[in-house]
Amino acid sequence: MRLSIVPSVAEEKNNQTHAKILLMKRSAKVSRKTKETDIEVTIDIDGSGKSSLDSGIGFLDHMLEQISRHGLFDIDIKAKGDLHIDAHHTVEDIGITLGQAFDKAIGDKLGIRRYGHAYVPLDEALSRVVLDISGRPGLKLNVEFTRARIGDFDVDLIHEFFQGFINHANITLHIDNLRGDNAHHQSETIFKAFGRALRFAVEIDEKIKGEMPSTKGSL
Ligand SMILES: [Mn+2]
Repeated sequence: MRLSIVPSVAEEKNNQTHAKILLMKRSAKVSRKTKETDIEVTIDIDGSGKSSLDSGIGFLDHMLEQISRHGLFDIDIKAKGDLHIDAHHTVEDIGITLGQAFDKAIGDKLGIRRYGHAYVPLDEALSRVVLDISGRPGLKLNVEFTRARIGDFDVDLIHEFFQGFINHANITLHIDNLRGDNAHHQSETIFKAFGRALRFAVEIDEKIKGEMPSTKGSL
């Protein structure tokens, strides 16, 4: 047990770093324009779960709202995509742009918890998401949707969204839908659990006081 009252020089330095981290504004705005899509994303990681979503794809907006609400991120997305072809480019490019915005907003990752996981049920459906803000992209998406489409939304695009996101957010992401009969529920539990897990991973850990949560010294 330590009895010293005066903090050591190292402790004082960590306390200062920690105080600085708490004052940091972890938000970003990214615009991305190609021949296929024109997207603008704003994210505030330390938000309160407010969102303004206009992707042109109703079901995707519903899923993005889950990330915002359950991650407590403020997210604004405005997208104009080539929906006359199909939703593929728009969904993938929103994943990419949101990933870029997240990566920019999270900055040097000092003092964060780094890992996050969540189980989320919705009636008969249950999903588990485990993630690591590792600096390396990786995706394992394990879900057998009971239908190929949710309304007119192709469920294949859920993989495209997360692949785009992790490639640019540099996150290791394991998603398992453990059960579910209703494809809307299966998807919704995935997005809710993702928001929840990410919320935990980005939290500033009081205990590590501004250190890098890695023995390597960087993420
Ligand atoms: Mn729903």
